[in-house]
Formats: sequence, structure tokens, C-alpha cells
Amino acid sequence: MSAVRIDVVTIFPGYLDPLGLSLPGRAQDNGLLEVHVHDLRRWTHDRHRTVDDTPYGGGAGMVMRPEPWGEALDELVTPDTVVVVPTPAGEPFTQAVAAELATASHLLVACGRYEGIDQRVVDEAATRVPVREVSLGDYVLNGGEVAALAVVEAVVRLLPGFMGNPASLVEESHGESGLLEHPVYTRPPQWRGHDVPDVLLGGDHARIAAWRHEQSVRRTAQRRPDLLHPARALAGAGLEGLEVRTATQADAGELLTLQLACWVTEAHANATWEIPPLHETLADVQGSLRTWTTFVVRAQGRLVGAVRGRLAGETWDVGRLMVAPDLRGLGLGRRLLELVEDAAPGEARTLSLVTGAASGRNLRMYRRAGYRRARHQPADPGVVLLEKRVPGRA
Ligand code: JD8
Repeated sequence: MSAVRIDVVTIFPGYLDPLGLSLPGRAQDNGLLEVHVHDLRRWTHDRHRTVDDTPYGGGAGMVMRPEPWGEALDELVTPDTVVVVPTPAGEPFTQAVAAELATASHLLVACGRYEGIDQRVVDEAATRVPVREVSLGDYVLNGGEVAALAVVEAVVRLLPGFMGNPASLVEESHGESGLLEHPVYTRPPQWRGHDVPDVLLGGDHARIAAWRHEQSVRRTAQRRPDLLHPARALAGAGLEGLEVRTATQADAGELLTLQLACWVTEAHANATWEIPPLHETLADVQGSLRTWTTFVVRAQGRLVGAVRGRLAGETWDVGRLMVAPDLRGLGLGRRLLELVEDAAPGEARTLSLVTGAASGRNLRMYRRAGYRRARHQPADPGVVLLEKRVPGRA
């Protein structure tokens, strides 16, 4: 197993001292890893060992000069080097990027300071070897050293033969499952009035695995729905994992698109194209946004559901309950119904909605939600008027 070499170049070498402490320390002892930290000023030649200069085009702060970096890279870069440059303008540094970098035999991490490194350093290096400009996250640090510590630790722990128990790499957050980690517990079974979940004390490994998976999905849906396919995000958590808000005119285009998509399936179900939603225009949708209270639900920015309500006398009319066709069967429709019902104003006594007479799935959902056929039905036999008392209002 060939050793991996990591060179880190910085004007604050002491910042990288922690590399000698944690994980990499042992890897270096058993020859799996070589880490070398270099002071960039070694490649300056003036009395003040200058590494920065004023920015072309003006502006605040200073920029790191290209010459010292050029000389440092000339000395340290070899044909199998991957140059890693932490920068807030970089691609997100993720477990996937760490795994890619862990396949390289030589990494050179260039830590910038000031306003950053003259861009020609990266452009010139990229003519010789792969260069990855990576960002640790959407916040601003004062330099690349903190990111370098994170990159080195995240990469080194993936090196073959390094982790005491490689299996643990599989279960962890951002690992293969793409889910966040489940909660973990150890002795004592009670602590400050808090108990360890019973399932973990029962020894039933199948039930424990199921509980842990369910916890991971729930956590991920609530904290990182972006990591989940919308379907799982919907399945994993209530609406709290999604963006829910009242619609604005800016949503009109997507609402029309979702409406047409939803009612095409209704047209199939009811064997008729004579369904009003199918014949509406953008202007109709824009108009309805001025007269109805409309809610939209987004998963990762994508409009996945909507519903609307408006008061007519003591009746809260519910309508246009829409779930993206590819996300049906995950309970979003029921949550949208709860959402619009909860929005019924105080004077509403009855909830009412119209649906396709042949829309089996919808009819079953409304029935489960307590809706029943109204005494007086519309003239059109293709639709059904359903009603329900507003809970808790006589
Ligand atoms: C490298 C110089 C400071 C950045 C002016 C503040 C990474 N996630 C991250 N946030 N910040 C960095 C980072 C910041 C750096 C350098 C990385 C080199 N600075 C600059 C631009 C605004 N100052 C980072 N990875």
C-alpha cells in the first residue's frame, strides 16, 4: 500500500500543528501518510519576505503575489499531484470530493490569506496538474488553513487501512446512505431523567436497525431535505422538512404547470377533457391568486404541491389541491388538506370542495379526512361536492 504525501503551503505553518495530533499522526507513524507543512515565505527573496501586494483594479485589502506561489509549486508539484485550493468561491467540499481526493497519491494544499491568491497561480498550475478549488461552507474565514485541516482529516481517514473499523465509514453521515446519522447512546440507561430508547436495550438487531434508519430519514428530512429525493423528504417528515408558504404572483407559472400536469391525470381518470383547470390560462391563475388564499409547498426549490381556500359566507371553499404526479402516495395530499383546513378563518363553519366523481384516490383521501357528499350536488354528474364541519365549530 503506497504512502500518500500531503504538502501544505501557508504563511502560518503553526496553524497546521493539529495535524500531528489526531488521526494523521498514527498514519504517519505506520508509513501510510507523509504530511509536510511549508512556510510560503521560503519562496520570497526580499528582505521583508513579502507575500502580498495591492489589488489590480483597486479595492480593499491585499492580494497574495504569484511569484512565491509559482516557485513553491515548481518545487513541490509532481505529475501525480492534485492541487487543492481552499476558497469561499470554490465548489462545496463534500464527502464525495474527499473520497475523490483520497485516491490521489499526492495532494498539495495551498492556503491563501488576505483577499486571496493571484488567480494566475491557479490558472498556471491547472495547465500542469488537476486543481480543485473547494469551499468548506457558506461562511467567510480569514484564510485557507482551517479548511486545509478539515480537508486533510476528511481525506486521510478514508485512506485504505487507516480507519480501525472501515465498517463505520459506511454508517456515518454523508456516507453511502446519504442520510444523516441516527442518534447514539451509551451507559447509563437513565441520565438526568432522560432514558435511552427502549428499542436499543432490547437486543433485537432488526428492530434496532429499523429504528436507526427511521431516525436517520426523519433527521435528514427535517435538517437536510436537500440530501433526500423529494419522495423520501416527503415520506420522512411532516411539512416541516419542506418550504411551505402562501403563494405570490411569482409562483403563477409553476402553479399553472402543476395544475395542467395534475388535471391531465384527472382527465384520464374521469375520461373527459371538459375539466375547468385544464382550460385555464396563466392570467386565470394570476387572477385566482388575488381572490383565493393559496399555499405552495417546495422541496429543494421545486414546486411539489399546492392548495387554496376562500371564504364564501360561512363556508371555507377548498380547491386546487395538487401534488406533483411523481410524488403521489406519500401523504402530501393529506398534509396539504390539513394545512388549508387549519387556515379556515374563524367565521367558517363548513369546509367544502369539489372533486372528480371518478377520482378514486382523491375520494378515498377526502372520505378518510371526514368529508361526505353534500345534500345538494352540482348539475355536472362528473363532479362531486363534498362537505365537512370545521372541527370544533358548531
Ligand atoms: C481561503 C483568504 C479570506 C476570503 C476576503 C476574508 C474556504 N468556506 C470558506 N470561507 N472562507 C474560506 C477562505 C477564506 C480565505 C481564503 C479560504 C484565503 N481568505 C478572504 C474572501 C473575502 N477574505 C473558505 N475554503
